[in-house]
Amino acid sequence: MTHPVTGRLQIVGSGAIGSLVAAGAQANHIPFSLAPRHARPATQRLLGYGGAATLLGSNLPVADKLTAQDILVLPLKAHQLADAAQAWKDKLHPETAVLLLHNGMGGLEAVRAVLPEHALYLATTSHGALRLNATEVKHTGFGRTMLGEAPDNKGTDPIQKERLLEMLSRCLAPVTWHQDIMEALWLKLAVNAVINPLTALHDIRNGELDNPQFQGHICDICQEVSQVMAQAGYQHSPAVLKEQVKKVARQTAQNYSSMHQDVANGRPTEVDAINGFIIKQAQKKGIDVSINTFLYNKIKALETRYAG
Ligand code: KPL
Repeated sequence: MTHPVTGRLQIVGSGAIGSLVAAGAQANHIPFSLAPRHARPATQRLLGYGGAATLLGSNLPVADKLTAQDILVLPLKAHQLADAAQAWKDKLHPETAVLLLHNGMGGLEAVRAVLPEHALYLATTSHGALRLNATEVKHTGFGRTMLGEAPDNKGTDPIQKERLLEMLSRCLAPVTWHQDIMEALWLKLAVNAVINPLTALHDIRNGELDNPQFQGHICDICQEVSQVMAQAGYQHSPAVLKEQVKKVARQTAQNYSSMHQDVANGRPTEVDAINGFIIKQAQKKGIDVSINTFLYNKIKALETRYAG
């Protein structure tokens, strides 16, 4: 039996993962509100993995003020986080927890600059979700979610942690708590650094990366990422990273990656937070990351083409 939770989830943006969180909240009796970033309709319908549709009928009005029990969920792209944190800053109680859920790195620093005192939490999920149109999202694959606390939080509130874990576990299950969430984020970064640009550039689904033509590139990217990770204090061999990439590509074989979707729809991608971040870290340490640089430049060229 599920017990009632106090507090609401204020979910920002109209992205696929945010909509998935909203559907999970509704199914599990957690008060929630979906707040699109611009004047767009919020997601209204979620097509479940098994085909059943959920109408997001219990979306509360967007909160004017959040309480100490509420959680601000930011399932946004890394480059959207600073503006979103700024827009919500004055609506937060000093003890409102803020959860970041994005691909790549750099989001924590962007939000921390705006919210220096708030308790920030980080999560990464391998659930797949795809926006079908302005108001519909499809849950395309079951995954798991890893959650942890920002390493620079000032003091910790065990009750807040427990509330967040409980709420997220109901919305994006299964959720595991990680003492060092940065390691999980680095591992996810390695996966995204390979799958996202390769699928976007070759216009393929994730599963097609199993094809022999991609194996050399995958090895080379993993080699570079492994070296950069080691400098950050996380030792994972290129072979281990490659296995991780292959596992995720197989588990999400039918999905188009988020970068593929962004490129296909002429939207800015997350390449700065993924391969761009790896390049920046490598430059600081004098590590050669020519494959990441090649992929980064290719994706940037596609972005510029659309922007122009
Ligand atoms: O996170 C993803 C993404 O598309 O951004 C993966 C894991 C690659 C699944 O598509």
